[in-house]
Amino acid sequence: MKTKMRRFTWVIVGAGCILALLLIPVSCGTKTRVQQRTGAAEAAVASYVAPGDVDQYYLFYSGGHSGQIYVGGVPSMRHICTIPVFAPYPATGYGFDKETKEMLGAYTWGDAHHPALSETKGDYDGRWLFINDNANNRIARIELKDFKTRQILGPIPNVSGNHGSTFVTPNTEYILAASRFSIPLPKGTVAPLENYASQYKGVVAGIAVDPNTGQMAVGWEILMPPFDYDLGDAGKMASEGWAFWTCYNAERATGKLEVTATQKDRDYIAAVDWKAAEKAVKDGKTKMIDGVKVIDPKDVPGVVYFLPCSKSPHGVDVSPDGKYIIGSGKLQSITTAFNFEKMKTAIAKKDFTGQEDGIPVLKYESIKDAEINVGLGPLHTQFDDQGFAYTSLFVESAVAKWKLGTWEVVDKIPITYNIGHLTAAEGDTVTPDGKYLVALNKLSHGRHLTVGPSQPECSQLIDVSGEKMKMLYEAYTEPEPHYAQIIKADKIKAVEVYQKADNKNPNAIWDVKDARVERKGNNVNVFMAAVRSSFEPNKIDVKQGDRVTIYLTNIEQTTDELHGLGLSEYNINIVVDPGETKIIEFVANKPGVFPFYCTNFCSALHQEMQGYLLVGGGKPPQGQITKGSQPSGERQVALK
Ligand code: K7E
Ligand code: CUA
Repeated sequence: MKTKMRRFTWVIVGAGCILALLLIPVSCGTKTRVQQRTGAAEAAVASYVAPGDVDQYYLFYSGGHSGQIYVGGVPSMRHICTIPVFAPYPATGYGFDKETKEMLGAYTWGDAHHPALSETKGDYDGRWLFINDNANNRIARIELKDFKTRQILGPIPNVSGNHGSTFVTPNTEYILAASRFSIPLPKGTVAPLENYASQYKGVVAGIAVDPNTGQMAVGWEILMPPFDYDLGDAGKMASEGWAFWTCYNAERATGKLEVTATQKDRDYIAAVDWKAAEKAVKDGKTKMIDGVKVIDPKDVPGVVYFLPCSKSPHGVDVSPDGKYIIGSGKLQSITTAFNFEKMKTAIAKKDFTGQEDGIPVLKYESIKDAEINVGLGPLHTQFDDQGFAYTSLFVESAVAKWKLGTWEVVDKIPITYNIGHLTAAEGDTVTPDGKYLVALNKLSHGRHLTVGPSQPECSQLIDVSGEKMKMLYEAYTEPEPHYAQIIKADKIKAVEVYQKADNKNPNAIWDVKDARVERKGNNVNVFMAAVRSSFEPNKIDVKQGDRVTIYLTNIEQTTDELHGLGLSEYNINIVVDPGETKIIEFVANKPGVFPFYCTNFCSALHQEMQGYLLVGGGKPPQGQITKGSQPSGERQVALK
């Protein structure tokens, strides 16, 4: 959103700011200074978590093209953890050991947008967290028992620009995925851009999740017209079994989309009957594209429909009871509530106004319940426990609170500045908590001490327990935040140490007596233990060109006793948690003596936790140093 909306912001935000300016003095001007201070004190208490106390909720927010997930506490808004997902993260050794290196594969970045907590019966169950990669068409699964990324699926065949992802179905049967950028299929083929409208294809998909292990695999894919599939949400309760995606560029335009894709008054929400999609795959009503069984809607009527939605929609959000599908046209001042029952009736009556590549377009007037006058630039909607909805207004820089069913806007709160997503406590479940709402801001300039041209982002914590929304707190947010979810803290049961009995690595050792170096030809295997405060063995002798594998086990069973192994000038850095084994593989291609040391402060004698890798084949030392040991690659400091 950031780059895309920025120019638009300067033009139209003007109006929003004037509105906001008009509003602020009215509400503040009526208060005395003492009242204002009382308000601040109340807000401070409401978000205060005393030293030693912990928060009521976890906040998981995506870090955009940092590729990571950040974890905060609510209401303190403290940043408590970074979960590396699509990019290496030296602090935890992610991307350096064999397992995580293989998971990252050829990519060292991703664009993480929409985290989704796994659900059981429409409620967060605290098992897994999924996150999409908009750039390289992947989805990752994080285990919430240890907050670690355990699977990265993808690049997903045929899906291009996986933005409308990772929303989950109510029992985590599927994770949604979709193409934001249509391309000719299969990937690897080329068609001229002039033929975009006919030869480029979009795809919406369901990634199947194994209910026991969380393992992901492609479930079904549907071939779609070349629109830009943007956001998604799964139906629930009344609408369980359906999935929804907004799309822009119904014009099938290319080039300067800012102009070419904003011609029509309406774009669409694609509504997919995923149980029908599941059945079509089972019945073989598919064609193979790039090894995946893909449904062509022309061959499977009833699998997908288009709901016309106000111009250039962004978010689509299903209400907790599943009765309403809220679609926000970011270039308008209204958000539309579609009625799921009316949608079903319209489908039954074939109340269509046309079709797009064989997909029926439903009649807008027949399926909408209301156009809610929320304000300028509506993007995303969240829900509370009292039947209210909260819509973020990017252009107006505010949140509008409105009532489901009566469609009345009852409150508005200014956000500084330019809110993108927002997230409510348990906000995507069938039973939201209310209480807290977090605004994730996109252009939050001037909110922190200045650090140069890149202005730190911010998010704002809002109390939504009362009639009026109350601003409580503002926190720094790692760039660039997109979506987030908030889950009750007691739903997550994380382990503190890995039990020795659970460690299934056949090469783990648990006694320093078993520590050893074994050679088989050019392969050197090191069975190493880390325990306060030494590595065993602490000397590894190899020859230049040897392939070295270190199996490093942290044999501690004590909370927070981590050890790390950093190997100088070999770009190796791993961290082992208590009871964990990690594998490092490298070729000892540089001769010399290379110290390794523990990187995680573990005891008073942590500094002594060190050893040497001797890579034979170099020159013997000379009486006087004339030249430093020369690593392969470029030398940055010249020695004389
Ligand atoms: Cu930033 Cu969900 Cu990618 Cu909206 S998206 S704002
Ligand atoms: Cu082990 Cu420091």
